[in-house]
Amino acid sequence: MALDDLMVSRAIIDEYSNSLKDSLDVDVAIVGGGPAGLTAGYYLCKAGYKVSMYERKLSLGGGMWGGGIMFNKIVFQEESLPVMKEFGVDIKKYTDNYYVTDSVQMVGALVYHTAKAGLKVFNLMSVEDVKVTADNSICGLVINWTSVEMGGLHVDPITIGAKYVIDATGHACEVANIILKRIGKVLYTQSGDIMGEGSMNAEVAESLVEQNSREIYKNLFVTGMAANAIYGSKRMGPIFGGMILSGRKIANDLIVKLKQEPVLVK
Ligand code: 48H
Repeated sequence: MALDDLMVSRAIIDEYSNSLKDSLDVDVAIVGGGPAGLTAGYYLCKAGYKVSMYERKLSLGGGMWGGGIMFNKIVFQEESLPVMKEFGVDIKKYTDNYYVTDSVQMVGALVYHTAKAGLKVFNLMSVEDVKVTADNSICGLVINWTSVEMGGLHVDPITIGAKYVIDATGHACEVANIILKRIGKVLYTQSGDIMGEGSMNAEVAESLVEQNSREIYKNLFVTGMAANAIYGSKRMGPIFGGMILSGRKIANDLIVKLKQEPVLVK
């Protein structure tokens, strides 16, 4: 059968545009496609919510690909086994409470299952600002191509609407930083500021990351490494159980919130 090059172009442009238009108004918008953001997206989509993700880089997976010092193995603890099993990866018990999987397999599984569950992913897209209501509640994101950001080009962004936003940007906690810059020290921390990441202690850091994953400002939630950075907790190094447990925790919090929303009767 003959192939029309223009039909290939048309298919890409049509399908991408439809996806972008369909994601103009979502239940939850996730900033950052690392392990925590992906896990949050998976559970939210599985519960039937409309979720989009914006990732600055070409590939999803964040800091997971490199395992520790580029040795591409992932270590995780007993507590996170049920979530690991949900993604169907091969798991090897190293010793009591230490399990290992392949980081390439893990990122592949997370991306595949999350996309299949319905997550709309916009990679090569950077979040440069938030959309707010008159009383400065978060109600969406301002996005632009990473290439525009990298080129330092003066090209205006576009806006999407979201009931809730998740900051899953890792160490940089970029959405929280945007709030500080635009609105002030209004975060739900002791000082209202980002408290900053502490030095390494996996035991402490992993035990706190789930509870640090919560609402940090009106309609803005945090997950993953950003949660420990914002609440002044320690770093955990190359163990990834806390990241996926934190993603599941924030998804569950948001599912409870979304379920509480009144259903309008016509
Ligand atoms: C769009 C953005 C923006 C933006 C950033 O770093 P990540 O892997 O984050 P987590 O929290 O899922 O996982 C953290 C983990 O990888 C890690 O670093 C650990 C456990 N460290 C411990 C230690 O001691 O060092 O992913 C965040 C993603 C990245 O892919 C960024 O490109 C992306 O967010 N991102 N995307 N717009 N403004 N900012």
